[in-house]
Parts: sequence; C-alpha cells; structure tokens
Amino acid sequence: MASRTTVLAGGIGAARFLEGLVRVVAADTVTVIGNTGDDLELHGLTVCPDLDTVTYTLAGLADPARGWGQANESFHTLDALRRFSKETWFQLGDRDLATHLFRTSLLRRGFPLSEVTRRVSRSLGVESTILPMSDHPVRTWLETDSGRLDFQTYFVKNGAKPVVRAVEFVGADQAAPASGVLEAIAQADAVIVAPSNPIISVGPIFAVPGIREALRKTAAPVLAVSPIVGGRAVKGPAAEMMTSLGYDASALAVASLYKDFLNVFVLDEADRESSAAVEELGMRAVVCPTLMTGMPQKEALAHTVMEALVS
Ligand code: FO1
Repeated sequence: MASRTTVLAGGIGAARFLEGLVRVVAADTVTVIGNTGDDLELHGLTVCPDLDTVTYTLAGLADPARGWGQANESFHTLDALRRFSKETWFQLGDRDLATHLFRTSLLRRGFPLSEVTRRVSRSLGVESTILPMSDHPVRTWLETDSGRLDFQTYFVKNGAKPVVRAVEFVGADQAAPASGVLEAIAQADAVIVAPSNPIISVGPIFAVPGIREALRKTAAPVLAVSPIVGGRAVKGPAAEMMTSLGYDASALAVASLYKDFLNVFVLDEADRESSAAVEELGMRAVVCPTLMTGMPQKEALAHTVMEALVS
C-alpha cells in the first residue's frame, strides 16, 4: 500500500508546500487537516479561507499572486453589494462566492463541514483528502492594542497591524476533531506540520481537544517546516505576533513550541546556527533551502522533507 502522509495546514504557506508535496508523492495518499479558526460569516455565507486556499491551490485554481481566492477572478457581486453594505472590505470574488453559496446551503441542510469540504474539493478535482480540524465552529479572536478583534477583522480590515497581546480560540473547548482527523494522524506513515504561523494557523488545530495528544501518540514520525526564516515570517504577521506574545521570533522558538510531539524540524539555511539548539530540544534538525519561490523550490523542499521522514 502506498504510504500515507498527513499534513497539518494553515493557509498560503501550507498550500504552497502542498503544491510541491503532491508532485513528490501521489496526491491521493495525502490528507490535509486544515485550520478553520479563520472562518467567518459574511453576507449570510460561511467562508472558510484556509480550507479554500488549500483546495483551490491543489485544484490548480488559486490566484498565484495573492495566494488566496481564484485566478481570473471578477468582483462584480462585491461591487454591487457596496450599494447596500459597508461590510465589503473582505474581497469575495464571483467565482469564490459560488463555493460559499454551495457550502452554506449544505451546512443549512445539516451536512457537517467535513462532508461539505469533501464535496467541494472532489467537485473541483482535488485528489487529496481535505479535512477541517473540526465540524464544530472554532473562531480565532485576538486581544490587541486596538481592542478585541475577530481574526479577519484583525488580519484583513486592520491589515494585521494591531499589536496582539493574547489569542483565544472560541469554541475549541467544546469542539471535537472532525471525523477522520484522529485516524489520519494515528494511521499515517508520516505527519507534517506545514510552514504555517504556529500561533494562529496551526494553533487553532492544536486547540481542538485530542489532536495534540494524537500527534504525541502516533507511531509515525512527525516533522515540521519552519515558517520563520532569519527571524522573519516568510508571509504574514507570525514574527511580530510571536514577539508581542513573549516568544522569540525565531525558527528555534517554533521548534520549541512543538517539542512535545516533533521528531524532525526543517529549518532554513539562514538559521543553520540554530540547528544544534534545535537538536538539544530532542529532535533531529534538517537544514535546507525552505523558501518556495517557484515550483522547483517547492518540489525540492518536499523531496528533502520526505527523505528526512524515512531516514
Ligand atoms: N486576504 C486579504 O488580505 N484580503 C482579502 O480581502 C481577502 C479575502 C479573502 C477571500 C476569500 C478567501 O478564501 C481568503 C481571503 N483572504 C483575503 C485571505 C485570508 O484572509 C487569509 O489568507 C487567511 O485567513 C490567513 O491564512
């Protein structure tokens, strides 16, 4: 049987990593556990940005420049909505809206998000399995110097500028892993934490009771790729957020956050001097180029990761 790889994923960084991974291993052997802490209700629709970013990317539909939404997108509906509503700061494209309409109608009919996500991804031709971390709503809220903000208000409306003082995953305590999530970790031959923000992208996944324990218990090797390179996030506010929450903005600090379940940590050549300190945390450090500037780099990173997981 082909070996099974499970990937814990946030948004754009994870999607780029997955693009390389499905060129190195068969796409249908990959299961993605996606973050739903960024989800929002807008204009009566349920929007799941990270699940959609992964889905559109694996379907070959993602906008390559933005990383989110679909390529060749138009925004006529949003333009028309401006006549009625001020809540048009979140750019929902016309093609993207079809996904939210379909998803919302199925959710209203009582289907769980995992089933809806399966239908969306299969309809778009994705061969990998994409699972939401939970079928229960979990929402990321941030205590900032501009007040308490839901994730997308902080990230998009306020341009991720407010200083983050605390993070809360509302609903996580009552949530359970979606059907298939714990099995995907327990039965995997390899588990990968994608290069995503450890606090707000994979943090919500770990906040769902049982998922972190499953990572600690799985017989599969668990590997993470650092989203921090040379003290800066490859994309997004991870570095600033780590600093304001009292962590170092460093690859070593990310390894430290995962040390209870990690066997291998992949860090960029720019952070080579941290590899001994990473190994002191009780895991193997693998140093390689991690910047995914094009498809050859994405594939090369996926090759290194898969080799590290079998050696
Ligand atoms: N990100 C933005 O910076 N501005 C937007 O207007 C925006 C709209 C949007 C619509 C659908 C979608 O799936 C994602 C969208 N994103 C947008 C990305 C999203 O806010 C973030 O990338 C993630 O939530 C963080 O991973």
